[in-house]
Amino acid sequence: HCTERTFVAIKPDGVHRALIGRTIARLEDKGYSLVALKLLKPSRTLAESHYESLRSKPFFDNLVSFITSGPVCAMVWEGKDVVAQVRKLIGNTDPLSSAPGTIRGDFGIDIGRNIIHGSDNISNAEREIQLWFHSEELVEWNPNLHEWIYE
Ligand code: PCG
Repeated sequence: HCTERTFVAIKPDGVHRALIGRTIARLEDKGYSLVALKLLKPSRTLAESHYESLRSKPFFDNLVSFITSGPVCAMVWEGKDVVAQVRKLIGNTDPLSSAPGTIRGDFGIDIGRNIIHGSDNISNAEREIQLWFHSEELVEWNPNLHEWIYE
Protein backbone atom coordinates (compact mmCIF):
# COMPACT_ATOMS: atom_id res chain seq x y z
CA HIS A 1 0.00 0.00 0.00
CA CYS A 2 2.79 2.50 0.74
CA THR A 3 5.06 2.63 -2.29
CA GLU A 4 5.18 6.38 -2.83
CA ARG A 5 8.79 7.53 -3.05
CA THR A 6 10.61 10.83 -2.78
CA PHE A 7 14.12 12.08 -3.44
CA VAL A 8 15.91 13.75 -0.52
CA ALA A 9 19.40 15.28 -0.59
CA ILE A 10 21.41 16.64 2.30
CA LYS A 11 23.32 19.47 0.66
CA PRO A 12 27.03 20.27 1.24
CA ASP A 13 26.19 22.64 4.14
CA GLY A 14 24.25 19.88 5.92
CA VAL A 15 27.07 17.39 5.35
CA HIS A 16 29.77 19.81 6.55
CA ARG A 17 27.67 20.71 9.60
CA ALA A 18 27.39 17.02 10.49
CA LEU A 19 23.59 17.00 10.19
CA ILE A 20 23.30 13.75 8.19
CA GLY A 21 22.52 11.59 11.21
CA ARG A 22 19.99 13.96 12.73
CA THR A 23 18.18 14.50 9.43
CA ILE A 24 17.94 10.80 8.71
CA ALA A 25 16.73 10.21 12.28
CA ARG A 26 13.79 12.58 11.74
CA LEU A 27 12.59 10.70 8.67
CA GLU A 28 13.09 7.31 10.34
CA ASP A 29 11.34 8.54 13.49
CA LYS A 30 8.32 9.61 11.44
CA GLY A 31 8.03 6.04 10.11
CA TYR A 32 9.44 6.34 6.60
CA SER A 33 11.87 3.81 5.19
CA LEU A 34 15.09 4.27 3.30
CA VAL A 35 15.23 2.77 -0.18
CA ALA A 36 18.61 4.11 -1.35
CA LEU A 37 21.48 6.14 0.05
CA LYS A 38 24.84 7.38 -1.24
CA LEU A 39 27.36 10.13 -0.65
CA LEU A 40 28.64 11.82 -3.81
CA LYS A 41 30.02 15.03 -5.23
CA PRO A 42 27.48 15.73 -7.99
CA SER A 43 28.74 16.70 -11.42
CA ARG A 44 27.76 20.04 -12.96
CA THR A 45 25.62 18.13 -15.49
CA LEU A 46 23.72 16.36 -12.73
CA ALA A 47 23.25 19.58 -10.72
CA GLU A 48 22.05 21.52 -13.78
CA SER A 49 19.55 18.81 -14.70
CA HIS A 50 18.34 18.57 -11.12
CA TYR A 51 17.67 22.32 -11.00
CA GLU A 52 16.66 22.72 -14.68
CA SER A 53 13.37 24.46 -13.80
CA LEU A 54 15.39 27.22 -12.07
CA ARG A 55 17.75 27.85 -15.01
CA SER A 56 16.40 31.38 -15.61
CA LYS A 57 16.70 32.43 -11.94
CA PRO A 58 19.41 34.92 -10.94
CA PHE A 59 20.66 32.54 -8.25
CA PHE A 60 20.96 29.51 -10.59
CA ASP A 61 24.77 29.66 -11.08
CA ASN A 62 25.36 30.05 -7.34
CA LEU A 63 23.02 27.19 -6.61
CA VAL A 64 24.78 24.85 -9.06
CA SER A 65 28.26 25.88 -7.83
CA PHE A 66 27.19 25.31 -4.26
CA ILE A 67 25.60 21.90 -4.78
CA THR A 68 28.66 20.68 -6.74
CA SER A 69 31.13 22.09 -4.19
CA GLY A 70 31.03 19.30 -1.68
CA PRO A 71 29.49 16.03 -0.68
CA VAL A 72 25.77 15.53 -1.04
CA CYS A 73 23.98 12.71 0.76
CA ALA A 74 21.42 11.52 -1.80
CA MET A 75 18.55 9.35 -0.63
CA VAL A 76 15.26 7.81 -1.65
CA TRP A 77 12.58 7.46 1.04
CA GLU A 78 9.34 5.52 0.83
CA GLY A 79 5.96 5.50 2.54
CA LYS A 80 2.42 6.82 2.53
CA ASP A 81 2.26 10.47 1.35
CA VAL A 82 6.05 10.66 1.68
CA VAL A 83 6.50 13.48 -0.86
CA ALA A 84 4.24 15.96 0.95
CA GLN A 85 5.16 14.78 4.44
CA VAL A 86 8.89 15.13 3.85
CA ARG A 87 8.30 18.69 2.59
CA LYS A 88 6.54 19.36 5.90
CA LEU A 89 9.37 17.84 7.93
CA ILE A 90 11.89 19.92 5.95
CA GLY A 91 10.01 23.19 6.39
CA ASN A 92 9.53 26.23 4.17
CA THR A 93 12.24 27.41 1.74
CA ASP A 94 11.91 30.98 3.05
CA PRO A 95 13.87 30.99 6.33
CA LEU A 96 11.39 33.42 7.92
CA SER A 97 8.57 30.95 7.26
CA SER A 98 10.27 27.69 8.25
CA ALA A 99 8.76 26.82 11.61
CA PRO A 100 10.74 25.62 14.61
CA GLY A 101 10.43 21.85 14.70
CA THR A 102 11.19 21.54 11.00
CA ILE A 103 14.70 20.71 9.75
CA ARG A 104 15.21 24.13 8.15
CA GLY A 105 13.46 25.88 11.02
CA ASP A 106 15.74 24.23 13.56
CA PHE A 107 19.06 24.23 11.72
CA GLY A 108 19.12 26.98 9.08
CA ILE A 109 19.15 30.76 8.67
CA ASP A 110 19.93 31.51 5.01
CA ILE A 111 17.89 30.51 1.92
CA GLY A 112 21.11 29.62 0.05
CA ARG A 113 22.29 27.35 2.89
CA ASN A 114 19.09 25.46 3.58
CA ILE A 115 20.61 22.07 4.41
CA ILE A 116 18.30 19.74 2.58
CA HIS A 117 16.25 19.22 -0.55
CA GLY A 118 13.04 17.22 -0.92
CA SER A 119 11.08 16.71 -4.16
CA ASP A 120 8.12 19.09 -4.36
CA ASN A 121 5.65 16.74 -6.09
CA ILE A 122 5.30 13.12 -7.16
CA SER A 123 6.32 13.60 -10.79
CA ASN A 124 9.44 15.57 -9.80
CA ALA A 125 10.22 12.85 -7.26
CA GLU A 126 10.17 10.24 -10.04
CA ARG A 127 12.30 12.45 -12.28
CA GLU A 128 14.85 13.21 -9.54
CA ILE A 129 15.12 9.56 -8.38
CA GLN A 130 15.91 8.53 -11.99
CA LEU A 131 18.42 11.33 -12.32
CA TRP A 132 20.37 10.53 -9.13
CA PHE A 133 20.07 6.75 -8.95
CA HIS A 134 20.33 3.65 -11.13
CA SER A 135 17.37 1.32 -10.66
CA GLU A 136 19.71 -1.38 -9.18
CA GLU A 137 20.55 1.02 -6.35
CA LEU A 138 16.92 1.10 -5.14
CA VAL A 139 16.43 -1.59 -2.51
CA GLU A 140 13.08 -3.37 -2.15
CA TRP A 141 12.44 -4.48 1.42
CA ASN A 142 9.58 -4.89 3.84
CA PRO A 143 10.17 -3.09 7.13
CA ASN A 144 8.89 -5.16 10.04
CA LEU A 145 7.68 -2.04 11.79
CA HIS A 146 5.04 -1.38 9.11
CA GLU A 147 2.47 -3.38 11.01
CA TRP A 148 2.80 -0.80 13.83
CA ILE A 149 3.03 2.30 11.65
CA TYR A 150 0.17 1.64 9.22
CA GLU A 151 -3.38 0.57 10.04
P1 PCG B 1 15.63 23.53 -2.88
O1 PCG B 1 16.82 22.68 -3.13
O2 PCG B 1 14.54 22.95 -2.06
O3 PCG B 1 15.05 24.02 -4.27
C1 PCG B 1 15.54 25.11 -4.98
C2 PCG B 1 16.63 25.81 -4.25
O4 PCG B 1 16.93 27.06 -4.75
C3 PCG B 1 16.17 26.07 -2.83
O5 PCG B 1 16.16 24.86 -2.13
C4 PCG B 1 17.19 27.10 -2.39
O6 PCG B 1 18.38 26.51 -1.92
C5 PCG B 1 17.47 27.81 -3.69
N1 PCG B 1 16.84 29.11 -3.71
C6 PCG B 1 15.53 29.38 -3.86
N2 PCG B 1 15.32 30.70 -3.82
C7 PCG B 1 16.54 31.27 -3.67
C8 PCG B 1 16.99 32.60 -3.57
O7 PCG B 1 16.21 33.56 -3.62
N3 PCG B 1 18.33 32.77 -3.41
C9 PCG B 1 19.20 31.73 -3.36
N4 PCG B 1 20.52 31.97 -3.20
N5 PCG B 1 18.81 30.46 -3.43
C10 PCG B 1 17.49 30.24 -3.59
